[in-house]
Amino acid sequence: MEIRSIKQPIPSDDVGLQSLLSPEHLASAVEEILSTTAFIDIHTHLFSPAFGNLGLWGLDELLTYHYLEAEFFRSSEMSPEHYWQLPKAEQADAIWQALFVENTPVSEATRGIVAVLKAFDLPTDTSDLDESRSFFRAQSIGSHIRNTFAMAGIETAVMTNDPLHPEEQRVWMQEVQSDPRFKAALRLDRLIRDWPGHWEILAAQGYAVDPQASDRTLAEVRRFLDDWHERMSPVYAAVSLPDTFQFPVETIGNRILGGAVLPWCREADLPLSLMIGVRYQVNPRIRLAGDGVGRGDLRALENLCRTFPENRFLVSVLSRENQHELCVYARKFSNLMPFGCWWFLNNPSIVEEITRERIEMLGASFIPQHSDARVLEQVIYKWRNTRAILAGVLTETYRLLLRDGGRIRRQDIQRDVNRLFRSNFEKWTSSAVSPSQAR
Ligand code: HDL
Ligand code: ZN
Repeated sequence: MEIRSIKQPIPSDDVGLQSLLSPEHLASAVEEILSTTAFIDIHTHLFSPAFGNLGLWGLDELLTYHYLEAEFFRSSEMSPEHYWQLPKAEQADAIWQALFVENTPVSEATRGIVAVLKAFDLPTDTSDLDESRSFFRAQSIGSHIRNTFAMAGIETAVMTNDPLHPEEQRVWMQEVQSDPRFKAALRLDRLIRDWPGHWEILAAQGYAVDPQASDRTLAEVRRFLDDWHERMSPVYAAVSLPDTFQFPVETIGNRILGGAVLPWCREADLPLSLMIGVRYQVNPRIRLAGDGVGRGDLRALENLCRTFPENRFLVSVLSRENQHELCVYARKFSNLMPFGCWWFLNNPSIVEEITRERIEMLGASFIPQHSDARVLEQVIYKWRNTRAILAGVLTETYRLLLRDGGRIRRQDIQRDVNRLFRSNFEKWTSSAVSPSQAR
């Protein structure tokens, strides 16, 4: 499905906006509306140009994406230790040779590279990457972002911003020029998951904190969060949690989560994004590609939603086996917003299954997808794939509605697509709307 210019009005054809759609018109109406609606990408690792080299783009970054590195180590004799010694361009050459020349690029991540090259009219079946490298090098990042977002059909990307990442912290301390295409998200993994390893950084910055996370510390953590709220104006706070995450149990991380972060989120009127189910570094030899997945105990999520009814939770879980119970919990707690088919789930076969069960159990009251893009141009294939899957799922959903005697118009489909890919998030993150109004 080609992305047309996303501002283009829907053509008023013979069925028009108001008239009822018959079954044979459903597919074209759904595709048209998906391809002309600008989406909000609610979780990425992209950065606005103000962050310089923290923002990744271009061919060598695309090819050395950790999803492709994981696949490379399965299709090459090269050891990870040897690979890590190579310069980035040689790493990219090795990955291209192994996954695109010596093998057919049939995986989700390799097909994605082919789709990106095709989108920019670059050769997809060559052994020489020079032409593609020169093309990307010739781009200026501001217009390249504009073109890439338009091709992907996204209007806004939410970044992942770590206040304790030394390089990123330096940028924020120099007043970041705001870019309306990028929103900030305050990422708290280091604070919640590794307080022992990071409390001294806060102490060095003048926060009166201690390793035991005493009550005084909790108040100082909230002051730290206030300061970063002032700097970043985040649309939500976020934390990734292991499959073993439990709540409530007496841990330092849970003291900071329950005693500082959640009350602070309520005060700041910000949702907290919980991303649960990572088994960190199951194979450290392959670095960022070395994380795995584990089924979480979602009673921890149940306890959080029940114990903190005035907090809003944006939740993505990494295990396919947790998806159905996440839907059930979303039916129990309207302060829980499921989102995305995260990471190892972002594959067409699984995205379709997850999205269908969400619609069957939640209607349009969830956020189907985020890209999790780490490299700018990935949004092109990640959102093209999402639109293709949603086209099939929504068309079938409306077909079933007609079969059961319902009626559907283009404006109904537009309303549903807007809700799924824009207003569910806008309402969840807008301080103008209290949690009760967001239901
Ligand atoms: O913690 C996260 O936000 C994850 O998305 C990780 O960054 C992961 O490495 C990733 O890129 N998944 O797509
Ligand atoms: Zn991510």
